[in-house]
Amino acid sequence: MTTGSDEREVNFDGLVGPTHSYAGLSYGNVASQKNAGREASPLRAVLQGLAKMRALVALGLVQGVLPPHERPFVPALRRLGYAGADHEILAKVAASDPTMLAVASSASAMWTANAATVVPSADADDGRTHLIVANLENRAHRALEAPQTARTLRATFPSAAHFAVHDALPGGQSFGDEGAANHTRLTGASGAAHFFVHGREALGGGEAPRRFPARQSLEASRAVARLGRLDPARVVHAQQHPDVIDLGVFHNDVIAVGHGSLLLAHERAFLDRAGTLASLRSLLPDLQVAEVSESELPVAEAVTTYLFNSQVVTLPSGARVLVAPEETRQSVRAHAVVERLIAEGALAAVHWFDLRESMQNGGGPACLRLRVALDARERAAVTPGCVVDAAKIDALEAWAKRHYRDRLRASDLADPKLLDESRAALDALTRLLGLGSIYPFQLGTDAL
Ligand code: SUG
Repeated sequence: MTTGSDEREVNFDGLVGPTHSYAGLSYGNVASQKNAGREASPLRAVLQGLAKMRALVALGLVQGVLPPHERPFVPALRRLGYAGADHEILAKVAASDPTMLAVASSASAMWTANAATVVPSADADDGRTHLIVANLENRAHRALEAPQTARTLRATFPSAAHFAVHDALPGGQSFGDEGAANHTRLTGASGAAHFFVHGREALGGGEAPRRFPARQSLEASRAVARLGRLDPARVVHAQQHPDVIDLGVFHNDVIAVGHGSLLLAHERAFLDRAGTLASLRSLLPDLQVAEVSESELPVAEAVTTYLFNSQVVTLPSGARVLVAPEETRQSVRAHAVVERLIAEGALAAVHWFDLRESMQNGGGPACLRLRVALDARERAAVTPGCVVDAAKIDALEAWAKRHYRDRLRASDLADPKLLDESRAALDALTRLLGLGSIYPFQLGTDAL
């Protein structure tokens, strides 16, 4: 189907939560492992994210926010056998299993590119926008996100006439699904194509990385495409190169980014490079592929600089610009790639952002946002408080300064005051965003 003329891509950025910390929880994510144990600044983290949102609003884009999750997540600890009052549970798990406390405290929901896969209404056969919540089965701290993500998305996109929010896939790691980080919607004169990238075929065999986990399975990608009611003829599935996963490319959005008719990708991103590009071009004859070679930027440096985890956005003027992390600017080679793309006309400009607090956990500009393409009627149906302007961003900054700590170490996660502070922050936030009660502590339930 063709895309509606009043369709706009809205970036829903995750607000970093008050328990943001460095716990080394993501095996296969180089930054997460390297920075384990480092002192974090939740306040700086949330302000860095808000500064990016403010800049994108100033550029004329429609910007949304998604709230953090309830952390430390006592209902999960109860399900794992800890009993007693909430503060007693924190003390017990801190003494017996500090890693479990870090798992239950992670602010990883900030990376909303992993919240869900989104199929715009123009591409779904029932004319609704589909949001398929990711199960994030591969990592314990991330697998805890799915039920809250579903509640949050239903509160943000409440109209069943316009939106269908699907619960996360069942089936465990065989159906491991990492959401939009492994999915790209590309568009052209011939309509839209949906590009799904998986790390392995879980049930059918085939090649797989040797060192690090392949988080996304082909089976999951196929299920997501079905749930999104896509025309199978407009879908391309490709396998990530197992060797790049072993170099730290734990999601495809660490090595490729697409937007509109542009696909920017490293030449080693896909196992079958030629076949993948040919399939995409057959659906989108006007697709522009900007490839980066290994000699221009080695995969390992793509991982440390996060060039490909930049956002590509179209401004109201029609100009296509890159929203990139400081780490890309600081790398001679990655910076040179950006300059080449601008010189060649693939991009009109670049805007740089200091997102260091998120980056040190392996989350760049593109990880921090979930793209939801919406037409005018759908935009009007989004819970209004979740779409932000400069004044709302001012209010969110003031809220963060009131509630967030400037420093946080792993040993602070057991502090009962942190639990109380976090709940107070989230309670105030749901009022600020007009979301109603969405957290177990607000709903008075121990359900996850
Ligand atoms: O799942 N890091 C996240 C980073 C997610 C980035 N998202 C995208 N590429 N779309 C992850 O590995 C680290 C948490 C810690 O170690 O404390 C973490 O979960």
